[in-house]
Amino acid sequence: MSAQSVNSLFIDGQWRSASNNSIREIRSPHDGSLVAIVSEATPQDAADAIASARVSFDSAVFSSWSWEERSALVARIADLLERDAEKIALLESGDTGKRLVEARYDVADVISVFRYYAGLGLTEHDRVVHVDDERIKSQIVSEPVGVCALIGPWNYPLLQASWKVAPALVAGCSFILKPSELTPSSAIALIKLIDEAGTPKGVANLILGAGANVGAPLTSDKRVDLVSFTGGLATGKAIMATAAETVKKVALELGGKNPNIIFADADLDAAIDNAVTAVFLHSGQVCSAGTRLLVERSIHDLVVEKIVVRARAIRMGGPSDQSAETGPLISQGHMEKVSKYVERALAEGAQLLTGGKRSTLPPLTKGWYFEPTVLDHCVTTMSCVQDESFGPVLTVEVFDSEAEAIALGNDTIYGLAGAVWTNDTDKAKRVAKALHHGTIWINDFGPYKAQAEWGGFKASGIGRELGPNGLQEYLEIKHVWTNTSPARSGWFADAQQGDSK
Ligand code: TXE
Repeated sequence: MSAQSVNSLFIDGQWRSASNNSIREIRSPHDGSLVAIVSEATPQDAADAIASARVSFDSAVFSSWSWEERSALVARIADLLERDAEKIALLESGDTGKRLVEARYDVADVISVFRYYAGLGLTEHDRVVHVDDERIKSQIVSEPVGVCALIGPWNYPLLQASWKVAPALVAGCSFILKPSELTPSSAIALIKLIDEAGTPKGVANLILGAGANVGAPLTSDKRVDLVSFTGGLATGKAIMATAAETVKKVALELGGKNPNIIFADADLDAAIDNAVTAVFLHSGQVCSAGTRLLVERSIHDLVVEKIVVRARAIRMGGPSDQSAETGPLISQGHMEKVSKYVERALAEGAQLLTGGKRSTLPPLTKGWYFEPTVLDHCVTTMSCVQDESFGPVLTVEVFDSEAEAIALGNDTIYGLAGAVWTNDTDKAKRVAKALHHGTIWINDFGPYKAQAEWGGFKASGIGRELGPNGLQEYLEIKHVWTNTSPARSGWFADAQQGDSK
């Protein structure tokens, strides 16, 4: 067991157990072994965390710090993350089952996110509005939005938390972080570092537990000003509906069905290799996974044949398996969801070219390993093309023209990311412009930067994380108008002398 943290709720600057002493066992998706025991919060604990965040925010204990001071705090957290990087990568790979090498990349990215927001905090945030009257000072100022509920998923637990926590801190918000109940360990480690860095009591709070039990109360409580959520579409809709009751701000990232479009004139070696990475990385548990391959008809057979050969050769294994290329699915429930999705695709007429089932290779049978799967002859009406499986499942569709590629690429309720592969620069630009997705890669797939906004069109969500707009989510804009020479407005006539009452 890598961690045992039964006092793992952080409320009002104190580590404590759940109010009813409940605990949850965290088990490895790789082999079912126990990796941690953590506190399982109650709705009362969630209410306590909200109260703590509210009091800290209303007392301005943190929001009164200057931008420079808050930036320095966030930079200190980055330093501490760097110090503990290996320890945290081990925790992350233990909970998620992902390979240690991948967890190390994740932690490095987390550090970049904290460093980026530490730097962004030092830039100018206020604006002077020119008014044609020398007595007037008109200023636009940015202020923290208030108490934020930060609810995260299990696929990139610490990375997704960092996209929320770092800008929230730079902005001067108080928050309650609720990671997925399946992957709490890295959030515990992060909150310890946030505390060690000198964050005032009550600003950072941590609640662990099931969404319905302790996530939902964070989204309905009137003391919470903003909910930032990354997760599934159904949960996102429920959160938005609940948040509407108290008119909270919401920032949502709800996944995608991301088209990866390959034209016949592309560098096919690069396109095919990236198509394999795009869908099978982290066993497809990536919101921007390239799960929809759209391939020009003339190269369909060649491209699909090569992808199938590559898919069959992928080596799966657990956190410490140096030769593994990808890992297990997060849970038995999730594996069953992916399996049903494939069954439904076959019933709807898709053709299974490889995979489609749980791995039968020992020792993978102890964990939630699902074989890399390729489904050919798919059409947009099929649920496998429309719904997120969040597993290692590629659907293949063909197109005959640029217009058809664009139409297929947009024929989804989602709009998170997409890619286009072609050697024709003008065509690439036209397709990139026409696709309704938040990120478009041209002759590439997957890269993102802390400096560049991330988020979705359509049902993929609301708002943006990362980049300057990722900070903007945590700020309210206030217009302050100062008259340096007060005068009567003169709008209404004075009451006539002698008039009484
Ligand atoms: O996600 P949930 P699940 C997609 C993917 C996956 C599906 C379901 O398709 O198969 O979502 O996964 C908390 N109020 N993505 O069920 O339920 C929950 O505790 C407040 C895409 O694991 O969305 C967890 O912390 N919070 C995605 C978080 O929401 C609630 C990444 C996410 O859980 C809640 C993960 C409620 N009522 C899954 N119910 C992406 N966008 O990258 C649950 N939660």
